[in-house]
Amino acid sequence: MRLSRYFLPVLKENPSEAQIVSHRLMLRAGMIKQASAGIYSWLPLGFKVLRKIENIVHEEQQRAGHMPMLMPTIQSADLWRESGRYDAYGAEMLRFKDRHERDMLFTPTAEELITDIFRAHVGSYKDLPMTMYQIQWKFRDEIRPRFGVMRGREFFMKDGYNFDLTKEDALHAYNRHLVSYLRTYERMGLQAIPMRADSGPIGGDDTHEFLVLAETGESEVFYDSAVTDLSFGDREIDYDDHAQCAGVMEEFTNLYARTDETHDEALFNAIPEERRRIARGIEVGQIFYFGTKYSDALNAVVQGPDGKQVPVHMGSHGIGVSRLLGAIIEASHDDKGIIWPEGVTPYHCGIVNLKQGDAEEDGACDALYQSLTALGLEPLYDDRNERAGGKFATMDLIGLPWRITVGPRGLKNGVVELTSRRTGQSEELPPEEAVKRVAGIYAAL
Ligand code: P5A
Repeated sequence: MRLSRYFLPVLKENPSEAQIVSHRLMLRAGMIKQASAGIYSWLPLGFKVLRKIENIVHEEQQRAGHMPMLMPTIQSADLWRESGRYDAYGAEMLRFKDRHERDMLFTPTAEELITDIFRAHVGSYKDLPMTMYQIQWKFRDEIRPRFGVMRGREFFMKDGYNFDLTKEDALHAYNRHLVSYLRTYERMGLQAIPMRADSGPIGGDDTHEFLVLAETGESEVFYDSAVTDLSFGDREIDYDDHAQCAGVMEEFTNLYARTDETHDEALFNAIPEERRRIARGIEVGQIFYFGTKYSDALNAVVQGPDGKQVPVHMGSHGIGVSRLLGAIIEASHDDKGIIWPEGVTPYHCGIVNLKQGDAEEDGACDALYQSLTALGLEPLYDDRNERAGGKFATMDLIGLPWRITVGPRGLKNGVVELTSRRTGQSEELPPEEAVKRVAGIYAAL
């Protein structure tokens, strides 16, 4: 992409309405624009990162054997009356009537609708286990939408639902989701710690939230600092192996880590004092096992191996896809702007031309652009007639992890400059070497 043709409405000043750094930087980098309270348009740069995050979530869900599908955003109130949640959900649910005076709503979550699909088509235990998921817009009329995409009213969520014959199988689905979430967040350059939490309006007793530690987080968390030493890494996992998934679950949840809703002072005090931490975190996902809550209410039963009709065991599992942009920026920025982890960066590499309009410089930049593109990478080429300072400031603000700078002095010696956004360190090397280096970094992901 050439910056001269891109829509990147960067702001020089800090927008006064933004209270936290991620919101400020998303507005300044021209990623989002508020349409009304808690509702945003996704401008090209923001949309590009949203898609990258969405793709990682899709890949990891399908790696775990879960089926993508899509349900509507607008639902009829009838199913929610059947489950009892139409009244229970309260003012957070956006309700309206269609032209026939039928009660409709904008989906805040989809346990009822997926259970209705299941009961219509599945009648035998032989079709189990089954897990389906979607990545779809949700609406919750939050009392205090704030911090940009962090607590929106309209937001993008991955929501998955498992159907199993027994509690044991459903708990395997729970563990499988925990493992796949660990992989998902790590690919985004995030450490998200599973913590025991409260299930709220979704229901059930078994639930973990995934929290990214950040001072601006809305949740108060209590944990043993040893949990921050854990990482999933690139270990092999067989998602059908119950014992293996249970082992990972055990490893990542046996140390004390809880949100304030489930905090237990006595257990916390049993941690050696130097490892006790009280901090704040951003909830980027939550998994639930709620047994037969919805299958009982909506009569979703299957015939078991003994011929008897039994309600299916279920759980649901969410990732805050749009919230993740805010969480990643909170975890990865400096005073100049965003620093995207390689896994989610909107463009792989910036190209800065210090002498736009000079035939030799323009030619060198075009050649770099083509070599990077030929290797399957997406460069963002700042080909505007701007001063060097302005070009660097824009690149730093939008946070591409790598930048290649082409200047007259270097070109004379046959070199360009490769700069890491994270360390600020630069290296001079021939253009083809710079391309190779950047390609190697992304190939290793
Ligand atoms: C699990 C999937 C559920 O709704 N039903 C289907 C279950 N869980 S949840 O914890 O309530 O939401 C899942 C994740 O969505 C994100 N999230 C939000 N993101 C932005 N703005 C909001 N207002 C908002 N509310 C929830 C969180 O990351 C949450 O973990």
